[in-house]
Amino acid sequence: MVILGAGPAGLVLANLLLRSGIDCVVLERTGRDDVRNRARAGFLAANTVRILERNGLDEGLRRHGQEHGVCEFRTGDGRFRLDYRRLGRGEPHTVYPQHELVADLLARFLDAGGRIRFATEAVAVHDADGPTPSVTVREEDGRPGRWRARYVAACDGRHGAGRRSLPPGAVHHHRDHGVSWLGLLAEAPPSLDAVGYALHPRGFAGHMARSAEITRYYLQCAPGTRADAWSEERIWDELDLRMRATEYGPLLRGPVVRRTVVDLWSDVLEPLRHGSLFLVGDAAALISPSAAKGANLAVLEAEILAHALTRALAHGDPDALDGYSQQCLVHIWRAQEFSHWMIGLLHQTPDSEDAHRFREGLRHARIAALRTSATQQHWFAENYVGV
Ligand code: RFL
Repeated sequence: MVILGAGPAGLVLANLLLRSGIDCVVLERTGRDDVRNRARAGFLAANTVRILERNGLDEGLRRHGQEHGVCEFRTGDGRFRLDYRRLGRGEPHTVYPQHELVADLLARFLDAGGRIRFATEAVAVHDADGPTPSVTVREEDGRPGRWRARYVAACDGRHGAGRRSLPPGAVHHHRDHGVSWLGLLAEAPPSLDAVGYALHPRGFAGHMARSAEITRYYLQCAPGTRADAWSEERIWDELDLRMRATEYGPLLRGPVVRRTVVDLWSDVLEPLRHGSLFLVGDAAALISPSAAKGANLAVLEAEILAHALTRALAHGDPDALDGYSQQCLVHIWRAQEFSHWMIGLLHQTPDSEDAHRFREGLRHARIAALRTSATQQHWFAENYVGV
């Protein structure tokens, strides 16, 4: 078994297969430190925690993860809080930085004797329509190489070799939401004890605690903005304005240590299996980070695939793999739907003047329903924490 990519999808899959006694190798384009230091997600769904727990991969998470269950919306009409861990299915998020989870998964895999080749970039997957697929690679020293296996799992993200190697029949649904975020990590304690979503005429602003010392902020920015275009002072002033700090209390400032521009984009590839090649995680579907679903889906899909592969390779039941694509697509589309709803809630999107006013009316009604309707709040909580 060859696994492309050592992100959450690839490393959960690799750990589960190794535990089932299935020989696998992970090929990772970057180096060990790059993998362990790539700051991205932080909000893990309850189901993700259960998956990690039942597979014995939750040690770090249990020790250092923080439960989180409240979000606060700030709008021109005031602010309100949803204690979502007491709504819907009554589940909280666990805040645990993705790079720490990845470091845990990597350590666990290597300790158990797992094989991983860093600085090895998959170039293409070949002969996926037959029983002996192979992966051509560029080795660390630039030399070409080739790996053969019974199956290949592409866990190598949106720009990986898995997607590049799909046959012409693959369907690619995609949507550019026309919205971009400046994603910031600040060396500053959280400013509120909740996830903060600010809806403001100048654009969306978000606040998410990462730890006692680090806070993630988002600022909607014009598409095409460069990550270094805003000074730190402008960033904090804009956050103050959109989060309405004069009304609701100041933001605790600190140096901005990482910044990236995230274009809100969503896509789904169908099907997720092409013969011996399987797409998992961001390689299967890219989901805008507005609802914090990407890493959660990656872990869920990895577990589903690990079970099916174990039945195929350890128990001689290859038909177990037939349901992989459909089973995952149900979860993916559900997450896409909620994420799309969140995008509509949080942003003004570029439109003609008439369409803009109409959309704003809808947005106003959407936030009012969330503030006043218990049914809507239960629906929100179930989808917000669920995958
Ligand atoms: P990853 O994590 O991108 O890992 C893919 C790995 O594959 C390697 N690779 C290759 N290796 C070999 N050959 C090639 N040709 C290769 N090409 C790439 C890469 O180096 C990398 O190591 O994909 P994976 O495993 O599918 O995991 C997906 C998640 O990382 C992603 O969905 C989340 O980070 C999305 N996301 C969030 N998800 C959540 O569930 N909760 C959150 O709170 C959350 N916050 C976020 C996010 C994504 C963000 N950005 C940066 C888009 C916040 C942000 C800002």
